[in-house]
Amino acid sequence: MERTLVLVKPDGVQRGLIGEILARFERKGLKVVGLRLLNVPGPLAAEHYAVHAGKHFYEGLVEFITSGPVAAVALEGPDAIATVRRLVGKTMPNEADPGTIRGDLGISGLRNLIHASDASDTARAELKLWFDEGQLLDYDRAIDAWIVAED
Ligand code: 3AN
Repeated sequence: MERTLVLVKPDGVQRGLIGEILARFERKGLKVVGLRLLNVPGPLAAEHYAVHAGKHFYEGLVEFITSGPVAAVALEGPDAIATVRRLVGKTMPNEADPGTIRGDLGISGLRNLIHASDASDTARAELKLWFDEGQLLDYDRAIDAWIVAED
């Protein structure tokens, strides 16, 4: 079982696509184990994109991710990191295959709707950055609690 981080970026939130995007992950069989809607503070954006610091598009990335509300989503499932990346599609929406989120819903470079962790070390670090310990649901325990509640 793996966990990964997805951000629905300000373009996705503003276009009312949180539900559409989450539905694709849920229908695939991934479980939502964490969910936050927030305006991203500058330091959080800088840390999230630290790997791109110095690149020509870094300032634009930080500016964009702090420009409006973002939905941060923690997803869990077998091979979740690679599975989510496949569902998301290539970085540039004009190159992303039809059937992927970016291929179906995006049109231009910087506005590519979504961020998804790209490897297990980045997934671990990003989940820690966006969620406090205890904010991620443990479904095994939750299901135990539901069963108890039904008795
Ligand atoms: P991905 O989001 O597909 O993992 P990364 O990690 O290479 O792509 O890039 C992070 C973000 O930086 C992308 N989501 C995209 O918004 C932006 N980006 C990447 N490459 C470029 C580029 N050449 N010009 C402008 N923006 C870029």
